[in-house]
Amino acid sequence: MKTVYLAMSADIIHNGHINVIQEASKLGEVIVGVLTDEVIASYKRFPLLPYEQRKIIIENIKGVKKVIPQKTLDYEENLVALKPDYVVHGDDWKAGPQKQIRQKVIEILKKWGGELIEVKYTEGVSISKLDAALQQIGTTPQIRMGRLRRLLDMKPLVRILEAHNGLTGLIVEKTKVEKDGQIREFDGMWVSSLCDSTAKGKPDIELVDFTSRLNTVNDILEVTTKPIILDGDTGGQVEHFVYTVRSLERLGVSAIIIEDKVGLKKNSLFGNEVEQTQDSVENFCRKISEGKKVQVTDDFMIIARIESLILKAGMDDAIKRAKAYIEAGADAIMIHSKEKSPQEIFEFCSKYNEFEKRVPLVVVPSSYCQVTETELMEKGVNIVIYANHLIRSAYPAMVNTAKSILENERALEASEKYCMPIKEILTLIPGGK
Ligand code: SPV
Ligand code: MG
Repeated sequence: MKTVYLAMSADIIHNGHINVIQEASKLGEVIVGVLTDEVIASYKRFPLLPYEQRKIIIENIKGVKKVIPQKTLDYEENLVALKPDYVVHGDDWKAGPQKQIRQKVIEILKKWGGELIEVKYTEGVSISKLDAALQQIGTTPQIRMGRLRRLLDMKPLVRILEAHNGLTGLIVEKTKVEKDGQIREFDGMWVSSLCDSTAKGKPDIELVDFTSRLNTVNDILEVTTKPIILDGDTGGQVEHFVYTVRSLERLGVSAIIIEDKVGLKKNSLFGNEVEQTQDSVENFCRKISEGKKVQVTDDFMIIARIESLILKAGMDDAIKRAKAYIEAGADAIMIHSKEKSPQEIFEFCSKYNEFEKRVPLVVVPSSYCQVTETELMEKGVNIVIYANHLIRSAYPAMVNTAKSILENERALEASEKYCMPIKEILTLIPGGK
């Protein structure tokens, strides 16, 4: 009996997949390499079903002998291990991003006289259309909340971008670029206190009350499905914080980040230019542990943010606090810096990586924005937050438009130079017609 290998993500199954399996089974015993969650998350998007469930589905399709995981987009590892007589794939991969993978499969098969068989691609099914339709259906609070932990298990670096209303939430939800044959997108949203306050025309000093912050969160929740991390400022009084945790959990927010400051909080990027007081280790640990106690699910995360480097309290203080906050139950640590170079963050990372009890590490490269995701990954960072970039780019664009109308005493110049066409804005959000 000949052996036949084929690989698929099997996240959304349609007749095209069944056709490929049927054709493959005519050639011999079919082994299917189902792509692991990590692989799907790295090149496409968050898988709808975890590997174990996708494996069961494929195992039960007629003509499939066995299912094994395929741990890379590249077929090499499984092909070398199995040495199949045939690999079967739809002929759609001759062009486009999978071209190189195809070429490599042909070359590897040559080593033992194996052959690539290409089945005519089934027209009329479009995974991207099915994907979009699923996104329209939405999500549930429970599924959305758990997605951050799943992403952390799946991806070396989780990529988060600021959103401060429904529209910016949609930008984070939907923006994609194709690079090196892979789809790149953001994994979730950061509801920044700076951007939420600024959008409301208020300073970032915990002036925007929690009800108002929750309204912003709700606007974003209504139109998106990706996980949300809320900037919880100091978390307020412990007695209030426990209610905050419960409210966020109920809504399906994945995590809150609270910073170890007390009194009138000012934005961290001011550093010591303004008066800011760091909380005591004891008080802040109590806030974390009381918050953890009231959680209903295991999914919600309380992330402790360390301000020692911002306030020039030193690296040793930052490390001491990280250990204490983890002991108190913090699900992750955020280390912040306002330096122009990532050096002190890198130093923190290497000390942090030595911890016996290590939890995910979060960074916010606003001032040291030259740092790349690859560098952060190499240092062991698990979540990168681009904390303020949508509002920082929108504001100058809007001011330019306002100035242009004043200068010209009409809107023609601004419309042509700075504005999207009316037709586009009318149809930007579907369902308006
Ligand atoms: C925010 O985005 O509000 C933050 C990050 O807390 S920072 O502005 O750098 O303090
Ligand atoms: Mg903030």
